[in-house]
Amino acid sequence: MKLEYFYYDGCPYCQYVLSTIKNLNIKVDYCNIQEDEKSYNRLISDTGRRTVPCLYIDNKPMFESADIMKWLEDNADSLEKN
Ligand SMILES: N[C@@H](CCC(=O)N[C@@H](CS)C(=O)NCC(=O)O)C(=O)O
Repeated sequence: MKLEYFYYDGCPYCQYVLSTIKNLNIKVDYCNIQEDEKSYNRLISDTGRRTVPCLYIDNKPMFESADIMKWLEDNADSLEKN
């Protein structure tokens, strides 16, 4: 399962999700929308929003930090680790 994490450093909700990613040692590709214009443009064109955090799960975007953290915890056993 391919995971891509859209975020930026100053976003507190992104930091919560990042803690979960790190604690569970889950492998994700990082897409910093402040530093990478391609990631920013992709998020907008796919979703019509520039809200982060957003986790792409096999190219399907999921918003809401609480939902993302729950999904990561529920699926951790089957996800690729670092
Ligand atoms: N309820 C959302 C809040 C996310 C949120 O407010 N993100 C801010 C950055 S900290 C944002 O991206 N705001 C810009 C926008 O939504 O257009 C969550 O928990 O994920």
